[in-house]
Amino acid sequence: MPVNASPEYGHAEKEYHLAKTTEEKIEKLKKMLSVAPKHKSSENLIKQLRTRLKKFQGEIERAKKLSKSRGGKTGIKKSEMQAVIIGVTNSGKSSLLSLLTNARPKISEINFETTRAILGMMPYQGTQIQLIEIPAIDSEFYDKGTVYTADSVIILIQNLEELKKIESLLQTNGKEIVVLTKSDLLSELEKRRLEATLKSKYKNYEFVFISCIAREGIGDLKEKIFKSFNKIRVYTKEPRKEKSNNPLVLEPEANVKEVAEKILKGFSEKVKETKIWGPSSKFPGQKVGLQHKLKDLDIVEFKTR
Ligand SMILES: Nc1nc2c(ncn2[C@@H]2O[C@H](COP(=O)(O)OP(=O)(O)OP(=O)(O)O)[C@@H](O)[C@H]2O)c(=O)[nH]1
Ligand SMILES: [Mg+2]
Repeated sequence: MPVNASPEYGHAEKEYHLAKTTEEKIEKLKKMLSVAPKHKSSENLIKQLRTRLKKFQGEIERAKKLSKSRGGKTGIKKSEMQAVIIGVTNSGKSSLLSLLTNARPKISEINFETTRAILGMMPYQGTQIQLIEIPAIDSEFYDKGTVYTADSVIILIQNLEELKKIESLLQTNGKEIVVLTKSDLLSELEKRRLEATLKSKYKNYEFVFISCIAREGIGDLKEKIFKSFNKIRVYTKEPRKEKSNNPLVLEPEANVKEVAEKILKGFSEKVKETKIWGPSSKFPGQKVGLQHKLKDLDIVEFKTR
């Protein structure tokens, strides 16, 4: 810590070192800069922090450009919620993709069966999530680029040794979810031990036990995947009609204007009156303006001229 640094700075610095994704690091660096001591002797520190911030911002820009221009190496165009499934060969990636999505990859006990990225769509409470199986991390076809740009990474493991190995190779900007699969092959005691180790040594990870054969933990996993994207769902409706079946997917705290513009570009200018129901409303049917910030599972009604 620099001289005369405030406790806020110390706190921000600690959080920065705990940050896992580049996005989080950027956020924490900004926080550090905002609370850094502003005197002559800390000029160097501030310079260093700014350089680091620029470097991380550059990384994100490059990754975004790469995935936009080529759809990654895979030719898959990224949607608003994308997770990749990674793991060593035979860990059960194809089995999981097949269980969660419409994709039908070949499942087999032969090693390195999957040799290219496979896309499946997972429906979740009216939304659609892209799930991609990547060839095994220990295969020559492992696709670093797609893993780097995905919003979330499902680390599929059968034991802790695999997690250690994957951790040492993994580079990503996405949220990480550790999924311990084939739990049908574990005794209760083994499960409890693994859980205890994960809770104490891998505190920063979300984790879940599943079995594709016994179909255990699947609902829990789906929810964790959706939550990892940190998006909100907003239903729209027309006056005197039912709400839409499929919610729009937006960034947290998106406002009414963004919802209108997502329906149709320029639509917000045609809106005469907006009413809302749900978590962000003070009472059902509250009238709000275009700047009103929404919450997950709100319903928005637009009346047009
Ligand atoms: N007991 C048990 N076996 C499973 C489970 N999930 C997958 N398997 C078996 O594990 C083997 C490998 O499954 P895959 O889904 O093909 O594994 P993968 O990770 O896609 O393998 P590669 O693409 O070849 O690297 C198959 O024999 C599956 O039947 C599970 O939950 N429990
Ligand atoms: Mg496979």
